Parts: sequence; C-alpha cells; structure tokens
Amino acid sequence: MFIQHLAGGIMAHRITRRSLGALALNMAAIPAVRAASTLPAPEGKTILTISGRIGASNKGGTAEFDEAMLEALGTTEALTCCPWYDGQVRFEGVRMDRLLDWVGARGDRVEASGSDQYSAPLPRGDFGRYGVILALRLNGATVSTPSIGPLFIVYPYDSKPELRTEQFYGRSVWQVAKLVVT
Ligand SMILES: Nc1nc2c(c(=O)[nH]1)N[C@H]1C(S)=C(S)[C@@H](COP(=O)(O)O)O[C@H]1N2
Ligand SMILES: [Mo]
Repeated sequence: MFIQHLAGGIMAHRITRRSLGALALNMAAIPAVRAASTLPAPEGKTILTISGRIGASNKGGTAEFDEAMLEALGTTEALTCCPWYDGQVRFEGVRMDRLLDWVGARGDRVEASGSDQYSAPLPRGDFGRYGVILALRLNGATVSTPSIGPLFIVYPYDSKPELRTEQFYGRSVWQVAKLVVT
C-alpha cells in the first residue's frame, strides 16, 4: 500500500492522496508542473546537476539544484519494502517526472550517475508509469551516509512484481549527483 503525499510548493496548494495500490489512478490527480521560465541559482550547496536536453538552466546550460530547490518542487512519499532495509520503509522526495518537466527535459532517457561513478540509464517512461522518486529522506531523516545519500532514486518496489528484479534494483541509483537527459 502506498501513501502518495504531495505538497505543491510551487503551485501553492497541498494535496494528499491515499490509494490501495493503484498508483496509476493516483497519478492523474497529481498536478503537473510547467517548465521553469527562469531557474534561480542555488543558494545552498549544489547536490544535483541536470544537463543534456533541457530547456531551463542556471549555469552554462546545466540546471543546478540545492536541497531547498528540490523541496520546493513538492515531495511525495512511498511506503515500500526494498532489498536494502528490513521491512517497510518510508521514502520521501521529488517525483522524477515532475523534476524533469520542471527543467523542460526533452529526451526520453536519463543517465543517472552516483558520486561513486556508478551510472544507469533510466527510461523516462518509468517515472510516470511507476511514480519514481528522487528521494531526499528515508524514514523521515536525511541520509548523510555518503555511499547512499543525500539523494537516491527509488521505485515503489511493492507496487509491481517487475520492480522487484535486478533490472530495477540496478536503476535505483544511490548517491545521485548527476542526471543527463538524452
Ligand atoms: N551509486 C550506486 N548506486 C547503485 C549501485 C552502485 O554501485 N552505486 N549498484 C546498483 C545495483 S546493480 C543494485 S542491484 C542496487 C543494489 O546494490 P547493492 O546490492 O550493492 O546495495 O543498487 C544500485 N545502485
Ligand atoms: Mo545489481
């Protein structure tokens, strides 16, 4: 079971959704974002850089984000089991489809890289289909363990059997530092 929770900082409204598994039904109720017309420069530490085929940028054609900028996009929760922790855990972060819309992404593939040089190609279609999250918190806390956080990609593994496979675990990139849209 998932609790989808989205506080739309940008659109100044707050929506809470509870569903009994049908994530696709939830999705229709989540307001879309338009691409940012201007993207302010981060005031805090840059934790994510998006480059490639994007329309909104704040540093030489790339889009840099600090934590506050990501939070401002609104966060979603997913309660799910996963291979890395015991029992159900609560992931909270920004929906990847929302983030890519915000930077005006045009490509249909995203190369996600961790600070450890690990990278994985993510089909953009995954993001809306499964409700993929760029997580900022695990069980309510920032993940300061460098091999995991502060940002990591999470699929709602409990929602579909195909997500509980090596293919999707491999797309669950930890310590995400860069996204390249191609
Ligand atoms: N940053 C980073 N993320 C990563 C990996 C990695 O090596 N570095 N390994 C991937 C793979 S192949 C899998 S199956 C899962 C689980 O990796 P683990 O079993 O080593 O924790 O994390 C994925 N995310
Ligand atoms: Mo893996």
